[in-house]
Amino acid sequence: MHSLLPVSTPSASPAQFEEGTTLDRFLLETLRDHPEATGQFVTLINQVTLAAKLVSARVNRAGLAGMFGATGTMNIQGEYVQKMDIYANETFKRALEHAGVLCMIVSEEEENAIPIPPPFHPGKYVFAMDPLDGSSNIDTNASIGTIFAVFRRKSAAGQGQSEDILRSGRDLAAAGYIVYGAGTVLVLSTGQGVHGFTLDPTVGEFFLSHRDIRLSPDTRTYSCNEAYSGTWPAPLTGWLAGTKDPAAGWSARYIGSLVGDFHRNLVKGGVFLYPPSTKAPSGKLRLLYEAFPLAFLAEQAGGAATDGRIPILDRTLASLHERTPLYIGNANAVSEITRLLAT
Ligand code: AHM
Ligand code: MG
Repeated sequence: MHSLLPVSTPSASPAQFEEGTTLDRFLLETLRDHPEATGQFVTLINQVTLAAKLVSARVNRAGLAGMFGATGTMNIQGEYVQKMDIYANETFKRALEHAGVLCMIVSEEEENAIPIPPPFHPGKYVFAMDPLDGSSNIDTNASIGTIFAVFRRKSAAGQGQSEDILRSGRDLAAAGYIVYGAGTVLVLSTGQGVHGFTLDPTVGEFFLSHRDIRLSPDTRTYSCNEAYSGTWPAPLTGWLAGTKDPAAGWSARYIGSLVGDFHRNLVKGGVFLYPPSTKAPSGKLRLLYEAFPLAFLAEQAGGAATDGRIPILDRTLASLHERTPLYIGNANAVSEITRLLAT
């Protein structure tokens, strides 16, 4: 029969060979060469995906489920808490606390580290999360997401201790995020590259969709809230002026949702900036559950991340909700910005 629509002929592209690889299968294959693995990490990620599916479903229905808007309260960071922030925080906590794989949870939404409540048993990992990053965008249907960092515990047993969390970014065992956008995508690294998995909502499974994502070293796209640039460190003013030269070939993209902006830059190339300003002299973003995990992913993808002084992962966390300036993304732009800030 004659078709009005172009029909593509099947090809044996690499993507086709991967069709049907679930996240679970991918993890089991990755860990096959690690006979010492106890299965706790796979259980942890399975619980993360359960919570992600619940949050994704709620985000999709937010306008119908009365989940738009703020609760009217502020969190310990002095920011307005959205209804979806509470839902995401509770959902991830409930999914994770009982599995016997964590000894401590840290959340942007909670002032103190969360112990594992009895009768559940503490496990060998520490989990830090921003349960719903960019949540002020929820009412506008823009991308939002969950960002997480995973450490192996240092203390021997029982509940997690401060030594398990106040540590260098180089100690991270894994990191990732789930972006709730046009689709729901989980991006994960265990230190062997960065891989993306897309949720097929019809069957409730995450399937491998982006194997070994590489961050292009010099794509000329920048993401920042340029309206604040008058209060940024002076060397950045010159750099920003340079991006306006048509011959330099720059473009700009900014959602105002770190996870959405980072995901875009990871897939398409680009650099994200959140410098210190007079309003936020230490920057706005949080080191533990925003900068650390995204820096881990950026480095694993061949990119870079700095606070303007040293690589983000070389920082050691001094307090749970510590803030940091952040310059993250393609390696060439990050090193140019670092060089300028050092002058
Ligand atoms: P949140 O964790 O409370 O959502 O705040 C962090 C968000 C980031 O997602 C985003 O990059 C930034 O705040 C946007 O800030 P601004 O509105 O100052 O540009
Ligand atoms: Mg955030």
